[in-house]
Amino acid sequence: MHYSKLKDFPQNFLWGASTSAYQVEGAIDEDGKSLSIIDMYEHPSDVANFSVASDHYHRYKEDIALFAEMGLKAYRFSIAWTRILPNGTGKVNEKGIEFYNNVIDECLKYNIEPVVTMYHFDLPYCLEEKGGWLNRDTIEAFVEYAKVLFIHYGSKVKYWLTINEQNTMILHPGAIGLPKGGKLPSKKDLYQQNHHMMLAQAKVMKLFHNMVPEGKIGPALNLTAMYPATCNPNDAIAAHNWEVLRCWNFVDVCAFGKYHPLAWSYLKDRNIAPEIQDGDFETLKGANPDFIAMNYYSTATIAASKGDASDVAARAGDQQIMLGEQGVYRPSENPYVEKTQYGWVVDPVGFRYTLRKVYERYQLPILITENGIGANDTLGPDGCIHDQYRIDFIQKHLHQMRLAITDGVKMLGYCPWAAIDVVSTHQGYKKRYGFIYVDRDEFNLKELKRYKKDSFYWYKQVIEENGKNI
Ligand code: BGP
Repeated sequence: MHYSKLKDFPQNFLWGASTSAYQVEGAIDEDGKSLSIIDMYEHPSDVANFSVASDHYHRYKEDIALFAEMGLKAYRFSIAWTRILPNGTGKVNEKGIEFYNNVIDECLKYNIEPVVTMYHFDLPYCLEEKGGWLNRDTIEAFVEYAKVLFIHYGSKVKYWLTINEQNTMILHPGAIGLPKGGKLPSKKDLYQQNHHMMLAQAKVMKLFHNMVPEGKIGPALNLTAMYPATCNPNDAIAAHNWEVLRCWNFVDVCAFGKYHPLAWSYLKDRNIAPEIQDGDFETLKGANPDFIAMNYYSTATIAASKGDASDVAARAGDQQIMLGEQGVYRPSENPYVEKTQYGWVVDPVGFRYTLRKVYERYQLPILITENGIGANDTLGPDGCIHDQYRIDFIQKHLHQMRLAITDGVKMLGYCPWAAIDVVSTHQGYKKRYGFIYVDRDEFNLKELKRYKKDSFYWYKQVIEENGKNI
């Protein structure tokens, strides 16, 4: 659709940026924090682990001052469950409460809206030892944790995200980390975990609406439209298969309170449907998310399954992410898109396409909680970081978002990944995403000094102009 005039970005648009606790904070065992599954996973030995990360735990004041200087209107960060309830449940750790109180107050001091993710991959390890999400008790543990957060921060934080990328945790558990011994759960167990997370999320959303009636809460999922590799109808069916299993099923359970019918048929047929207890379907109903938080990086292109093991292959440049499923879909290449140096598809138009689909399905406002480009930025001798590729990436995605807004999609804000350099989930520190450079290597921490990248100044200008030149 071509338009004679583009709509403006809304007034009060949340121009923001994101991080997550385990990737930015460090201090993994300080002030009463217990270890999470992420801290305990077998991390590749040739890249940075999370023990110091960007040392935000000790430098949050300096960092938030820089976010304010960049003009951020929102800062999306996650709270580490292990700081708040080191035993997973039970005794509250006052030092943990105090830390996030300080972070939130520091944001509010600069009129930065805190956007809080309650759970970003880092389940307390003590709960994992009791079965983790496979154990139904974890549902109540999450509700208890949520209640503590709403009591302490409900009056100060308006925007809340329940679970980050539940679909990645279930579909690509290897991308988050390998448990000790290297064994990933079976699909059956993963879908049982998924069901428990869905129940936990629905309960927490209902609790939230009671405890924080003025607040807004949503799920944060990694969403992306799929293209059929050709106009062969079988490719179109396969693309739809994967779009449903990867994206819509996860949002449907939260937004509509029921599994997507195609996903449910697949789960039943493969004998991997979760066990449902009395009352579960009632619990899932009425969660009423206020918005959809969406992480978007790339689209995928899909061909019909050949029905044999050749359907499955590792993602280009990343052995830890397997794509394809026998009898469901087969990954294919898209000749019309570019790729990052890490092999991730760059598809700004696909962003508009995905936004349209998400809004059409759920008719809820959308908050972008991640979008960005991982690259090996270099700090020049003059203290500058010329990351024009990041400016180009974000500029193109914002332009497509503006087109989506003109299409009628309701957008709340844009919080790209990342506010500052963080440790990549499994590809170390060299793969940087931030507007602010942190001077450290994989293993040499140096002084962890902060430098503003070219993209910092560019984004500041975009925010000042409310995106009018995008
Ligand atoms: C998302 C996660 C983030 C972040 C991002 C970039 O899936 O929610 O935590 O890690 O991906 O991925 P990576 O660090 O693997 O480059």
